Amino acid sequence: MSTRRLTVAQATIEFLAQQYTERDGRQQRLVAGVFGIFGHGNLAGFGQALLQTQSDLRYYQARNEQAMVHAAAAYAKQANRLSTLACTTSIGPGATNMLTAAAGATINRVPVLLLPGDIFATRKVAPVLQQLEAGWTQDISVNDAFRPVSKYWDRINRPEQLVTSLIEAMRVLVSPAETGAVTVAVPQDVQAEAWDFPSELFSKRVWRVTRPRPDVTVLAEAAHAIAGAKRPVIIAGGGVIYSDATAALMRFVEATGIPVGETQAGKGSLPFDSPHLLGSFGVSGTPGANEIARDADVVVGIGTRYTDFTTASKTQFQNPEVVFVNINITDFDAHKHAGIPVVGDARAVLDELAELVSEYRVPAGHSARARALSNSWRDEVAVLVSDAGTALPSQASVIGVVNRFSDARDVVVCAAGSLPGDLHRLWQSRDPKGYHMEYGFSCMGYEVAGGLGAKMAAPDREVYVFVGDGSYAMMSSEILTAVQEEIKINIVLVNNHGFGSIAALSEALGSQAFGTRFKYRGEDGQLSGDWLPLDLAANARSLGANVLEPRGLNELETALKEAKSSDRTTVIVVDIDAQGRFGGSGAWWDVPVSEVSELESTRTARTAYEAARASARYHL
Ligand SMILES: Cc1ncc(C[n+]2csc(CCOP(=O)(O)OP(=O)(O)O)c2C)c(N)n1
Ligand SMILES: [Mg+2]
Repeated sequence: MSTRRLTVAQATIEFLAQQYTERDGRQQRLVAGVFGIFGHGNLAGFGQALLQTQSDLRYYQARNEQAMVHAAAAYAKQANRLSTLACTTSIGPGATNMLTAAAGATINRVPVLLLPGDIFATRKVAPVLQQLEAGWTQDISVNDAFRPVSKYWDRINRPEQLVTSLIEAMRVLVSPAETGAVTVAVPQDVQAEAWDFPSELFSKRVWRVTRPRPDVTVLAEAAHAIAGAKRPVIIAGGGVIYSDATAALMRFVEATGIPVGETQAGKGSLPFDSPHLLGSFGVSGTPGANEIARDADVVVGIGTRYTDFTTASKTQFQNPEVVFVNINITDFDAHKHAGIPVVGDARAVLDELAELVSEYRVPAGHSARARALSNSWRDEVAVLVSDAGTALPSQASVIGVVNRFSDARDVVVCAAGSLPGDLHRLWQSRDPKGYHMEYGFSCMGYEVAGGLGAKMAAPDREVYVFVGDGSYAMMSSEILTAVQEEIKINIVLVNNHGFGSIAALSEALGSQAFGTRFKYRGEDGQLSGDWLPLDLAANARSLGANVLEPRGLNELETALKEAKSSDRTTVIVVDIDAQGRFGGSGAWWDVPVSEVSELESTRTARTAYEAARASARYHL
């Protein structure tokens, strides 16, 4: 057997440079680069390996390990999970900093490859700097905390273990059904250890991402359910977009007339002006889509996880006879709500299903009702995004200006706060890859880092990051990375002086917006004093960004023009009217209210809570 003598880290990097995915005849690098922050736990291992193989796999320096994993996840999301980035860290805090974003990747079902350094396999010099010691075992490190948030987890204690581990890691990474965070922890001594690796390990390897077809019996059952439907609805989830099934979905709904609502991950499945698009589903959805869902008799969920936002905490579907047809690549999701489990690739299933229901057309009354509801929502959007003439613009009107200014293929990136709900309702998508929302974990801090990752995956598209002041204050560090790499993103920083979404939720639930505004401590001992002197523009400027501070919507448009024509990352800071919110999705979200309380506001909220909760269903 021919072998190559390499360190474990060198072998890993050389191996990764040779991995490709292929779907529909197109090949791309599976791992397009490596983010990293070096410390004693990886500089001499992975650092040295990256130094000597720079031409094969580019290294990107990051500011924060969590942020770099968000960027990698965003890269993978934008690339429809066919390509991602690896992330290397030191041991201890460098490694655990990745945990939050690892959970985010796994929850959102997007691939990221994590290579945390680990404590010495030899144990001789323990405890090393940053080592967690346990009295009951030596077979543990902080990296064990990655187990519950990883779809594959391994620790390489001997060089030869790397060979089989890497292959399994790739298998999970590329699997649409299994993917998520893949963690291969490598002890700092093992990283630098040499072994005679089989040369074969370093040949080009192409991982086929297939389009599994459904079981014929189950498919026939699904077709039968649809053929008898009087008030059907389709939920388009993220799987429609990842599977590149948007054209197949369009053909399917044009043939059948079934109206479609989109989840956050599925938004963009149909263009906003499609006559078949109802709007958005669920808590952050549009009233018409939720009304149609409420009495639907057949719900065809495509590539959806049925989160509480989509199901309105299990109150969304009130037809006692409702049947679910679940088209999903993941067995686990396909079985939710006791649905007919059509396990397979969304595109392959839709094409086959279309043939079986070719005679079917939704009743005219249902179509007419759906169309009337979506038209009335479109009219309402026009009002919501218009300039209300208030001293400070509403968030909705800011969204409207950016939406009108942006081109069809541009990408809007967002994750947490009140922006995702407003964008879900108001943003008019014109391209399946134009709406990039991380709403599985809704992790504050994803926005800027995610914008960087999305732009790295789609350099030919303009990227607009929407971020609230709270999220920005939590993690804006990767602006510096964008500046360093000359990767240009546009950041619209919407300032309402605090955690506005939580303030609104808190008020609705009788907790009086407690602890949500960015204020000094006042004389009453609460956070009721003056506003904090947070200078977001100065902060962004300090990271090397071009910063613009428009006053009002006209200046915002001028700022967007300047940002677009610039080749530098630009942060546009917009103060908005914190009270200028709108609501009314008609869907309920289960957030429990205290059962007993000394506060009248809480007691009132509890009464409303109990009434709403009564309509939550099991779908068994
Ligand atoms: C990491 C993280 N911590 C806490 C939360 C809970 N949370 C959701 S939105 C939010 C406030 C976000 O504030 P900001 O970015 O200013 O947006 P706004 O709510 O004002 O629109 C918080 C604390 C979260 N989603 N992620
Ligand atoms: Mg805010």
